[in-house]
Amino acid sequence: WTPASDSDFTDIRYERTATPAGGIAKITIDRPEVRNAFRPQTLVEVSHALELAREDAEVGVIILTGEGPHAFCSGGDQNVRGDTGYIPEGETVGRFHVTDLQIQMRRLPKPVVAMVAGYAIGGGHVLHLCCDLTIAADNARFGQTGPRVGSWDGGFGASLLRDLVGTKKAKEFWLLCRQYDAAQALDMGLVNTVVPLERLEEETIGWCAEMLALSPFALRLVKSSFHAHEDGYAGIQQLAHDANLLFYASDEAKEGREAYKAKRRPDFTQFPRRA
Ligand code: 2NE
Repeated sequence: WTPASDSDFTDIRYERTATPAGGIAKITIDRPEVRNAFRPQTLVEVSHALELAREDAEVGVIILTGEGPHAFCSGGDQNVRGDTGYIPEGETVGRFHVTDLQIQMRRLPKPVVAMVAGYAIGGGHVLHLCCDLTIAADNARFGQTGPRVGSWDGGFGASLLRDLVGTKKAKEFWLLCRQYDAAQALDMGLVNTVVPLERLEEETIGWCAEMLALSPFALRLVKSSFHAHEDGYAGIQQLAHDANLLFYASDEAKEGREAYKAKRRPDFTQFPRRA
């Protein structure tokens, strides 16, 4: 892995590696002293790194992970939680930056893979839910803690979880705040695979390499197709705009554009009305 940004990140690392089929970006939440809990700055940096990965034409897949073997992410940093949200350093009014980040992850037209060692808890659990795939180490533990600390995530944290594990089980997560080990997570469809901790990164890179060998635009459409239903109008919009990106390359669409620029009536009679 090589550092891949000039940005002055304090809470994350942004790195890249090249494979014969394309590049993989890795975003690591680097706050192991608090089990990789996120503060506002952390989320601002993850968001920036996701944007860098999106704009980088070499990058085809993104890994989101946490530093060290003990935690992927333990959710919002309770030390900076105020009465109005999570308070950015030097400010007084709180925010929920994670709301926008979750949507950004789902909108990103490249697969995002959660690489989970140790705890994926609270808002950290929701981050893995928002990833397209999850590769877990055998020491991974999953759970929601919201009601224990006076919080909850009734958005993606409830709906995506329900889609994955069913309503009763999702409610169990939230109403009892239990933790589940990697084998249980695999059994309930919460993760894609479980591997020994020492093989976690190798396995994750293997999955990324498999995706890199596939059609990037087809992968983009696969992702937006799933979200078209789940994300309502916003999901449909993304899938529709993805289709539009392809339509723009057609002679039919080009005729509309060229006619407009030439100030003439477009001639669409040359194109078939497909059955
Ligand atoms: C993650 C977990 C289960 C780990 O347990 P363990 O025993 O392995 O570690 P320990 O000793 O609890 O944690 C190590 C250090 O990390 C801090 C701890 O306070 C401890 O600090 P020291 O005693 O060494 O000084 N730490 C861990 N998680 C933290 C956190 N989230 N904020 C601040 N400090 C944290 C265990 O640590 C745990 O249960 N952590 C709390 C999980 C949690 O409740 N997260 C917040 C959920 S709410 C949320 O994320 C959220 C939301 O609901 C809506 C919007 C946005 C966010």
